[in-house]
Amino acid sequence: MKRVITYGTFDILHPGHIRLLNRARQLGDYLIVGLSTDEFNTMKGKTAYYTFEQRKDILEALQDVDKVIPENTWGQKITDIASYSIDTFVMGNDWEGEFDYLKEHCEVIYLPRTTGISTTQIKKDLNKN
Ligand code: C2G
Repeated sequence: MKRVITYGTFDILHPGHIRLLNRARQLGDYLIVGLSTDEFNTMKGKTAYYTFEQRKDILEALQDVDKVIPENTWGQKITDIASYSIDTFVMGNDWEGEFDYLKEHCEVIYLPRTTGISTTQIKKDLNKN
């Protein structure tokens, strides 16, 4: 069984997230998502609309997602890769190169980000109405 992991906030889930998760899942047989906690989002300078528990419920409802774990720190990826016997780490290419240090531990793949959509833009568009 080929095990894949990816990380993110996944707030106000949109087609860009869905496409990332689907492509990640297609790279293996089992997809784990390291979901940023509310506290870690603060460290990332982000404020999610939905709480961690709400975002976790949404991701767990997706066919492509097999398991959701909390992402509490930048530094947990190597431990997660070992703990969950990960074969492939996946991120959108807005992170290109940032996680190459993981290549010692697993395959690292950056996938093209879906253009023209973002949670930030959705929030801006909704504020206009
Ligand atoms: N994404 C995408 N296309 C978009 C928006 C997002 O492919 N239009 C991808 C991102 O590249 C990322 C994933 O969806 O791989 C989750 O995006 P975010 O929730 O914005 O994640 P981020 O805040 O970048 O957190 O340790 C890694 C961080 O937790 C990543």
